[in-house]
Formats: sequence, structure tokens, C-alpha cells
Amino acid sequence: MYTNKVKKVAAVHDLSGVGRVSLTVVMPVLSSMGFQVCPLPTAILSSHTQYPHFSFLDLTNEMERIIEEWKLLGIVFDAFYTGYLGSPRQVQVVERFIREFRKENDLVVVDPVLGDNGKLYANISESMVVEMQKLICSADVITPNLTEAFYLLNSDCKTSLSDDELKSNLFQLSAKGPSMVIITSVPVRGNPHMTSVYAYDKISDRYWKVTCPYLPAHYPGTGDTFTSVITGSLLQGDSLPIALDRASQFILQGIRATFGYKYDTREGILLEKVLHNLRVPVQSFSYELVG
Ligand code: PXL
Repeated sequence: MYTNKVKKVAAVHDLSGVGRVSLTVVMPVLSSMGFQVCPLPTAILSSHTQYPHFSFLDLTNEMERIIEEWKLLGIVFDAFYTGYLGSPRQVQVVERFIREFRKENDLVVVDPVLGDNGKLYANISESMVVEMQKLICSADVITPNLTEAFYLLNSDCKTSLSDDELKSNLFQLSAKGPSMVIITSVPVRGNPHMTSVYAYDKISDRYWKVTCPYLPAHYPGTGDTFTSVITGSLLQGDSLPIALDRASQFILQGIRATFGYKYDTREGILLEKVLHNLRVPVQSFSYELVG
């Protein structure tokens, strides 16, 4: 059996020229962690969709041609990592791609990019939510933020949740297929200066939590950076709680490197200033078991 000398990650995300989201962060993060990224672009945009206007080219048809060429060339991937998709029909293309290419020990990570802060992103329709609910069934790992978790479960968004409610949401999402579920951007009850990430590992039947300082600025693309670090970390053999620590600490470093400037936050965190930190082992652990 052919094995890649450097692990190959098929990255199914859009290419947005400005604003540090999707492929423009997935590629540098995973390359810095020592993996080869093979992009399967879902759409080309002038910028991400949180700017007041943007151009948008849907690549659904081109994706089918790219996949066909990869099949003819016999390309072998070690991981599949999907994010922002350009059209609901694309989900079926992506599902088939994963089904036809995945091998037994490959890692499939689905970041169900749908929205944030209780709302869907511009350009994301209810039919995309329905399709995303199907795509997560093919994943080993999913990383919704709290808003996306509610949309995936068809439940109303709320911001104050008990540990038991979060555990129930994680469990319900894992029951759809993924063996690891990570929910990001969970507010900490009674403490606006902290934010947390909750996770469930079905194989060991354990729930994990990482809490870190919350700085009051919204930077698009931090979810993409977070899931890219999780993907790299799991691919290099880290446990789920170590991957959670590594990704949370990296996001905090990125936000801290940016927050002190007077700056247009739509450009995302100053990733280039902190990328080198991905080469360094995690310095301290802060994960907790949720009882
Ligand atoms: O980071 C998520 C994301 C990815 N791709 C596009 C987006 C967004 C969030 O706004 O607009 C095009």
C-alpha cells in the first residue's frame, strides 16, 4: 500500500482573498504543523461574507472535475477536512468524495460553517443547514460553535447553559456519527471575561472542557484556525484534550498579538505573527474532565 511521506490533507473550503478565513488560514496552519494541504476549493470570494459586499464564484461543477482527476491519478489522502461550502448541492459532492477516497484509518473532520452569534452567515440558507446535518454523519470529528450546534440540533439558540445541557448537546451530536464532538465559543456562566470549549470523546465516553480568557473583539476566521490546529494535532497523534489545549492556546496567542493594535477586526487575527508557535510543544495544560 502506498503511503505519503508527508501526510496529505484534502481541504474542502472556500478561497477568500481578504479577511483571513478558510483556505488562507487552513493552508499556513497545517503546513506549519508539517502536513501537505491539497485544496479542493468550494468557491472563490473577494473577501469573507462579513464585509458589506463581496464577489462570489461557486465552484460546485469544477469540484467534480478536480475529484475525477485525483481519482485517475490515484491520489491517496490521510485526512479530509471540510469547512465553508458554496452551495447545498456541494454537500452531496463532498459526501461522495469522502466515501470514495477514505481509507479505514483516515481522519474526517467536518467544521459545519453556518453562522455565529446566534445567526446564520450571509449566503447560508436553511437548506444548507439541512445538508450540513447530513454531512456531519460522515465525520469522525465535528467542531461547531455554539450557534452551529443549535442549528444542527434544530433547537433554539441560548447563551447560558449548564454543564448537563452542554453534555446532552454533545451527546446528541455524537449520536449522529462523529466519535469526537467539540463545541466552541461557549460563554462561561457569570464570567464575561472567560470563554470555553466543551468536547465529548465517544470512544472513552469522557467529556472535556478548556476555559480561557475572553477578549472583547470579534475576529472572523478564528473558528477555521481553531479547527485547523485540532486537525493537525489529532493527525500528529495528540489526545483530544491536548488538541483542545493546543488549539485554544494558539487562538489566544493570535488574539493577544492583534488586540493591542487599532485595527479593522474584519481582517482576522494577525496569524503571521504567531504561526511559529505551532512548532513548539504545548507549554502548560489547562484541560479539565467534566464530571
Ligand atoms: O470563517 C468562516 C467563513 C468561511 N468562509 C467564508 C465566510 C466565513 C465567515 O464569515 O464568510 C466565505
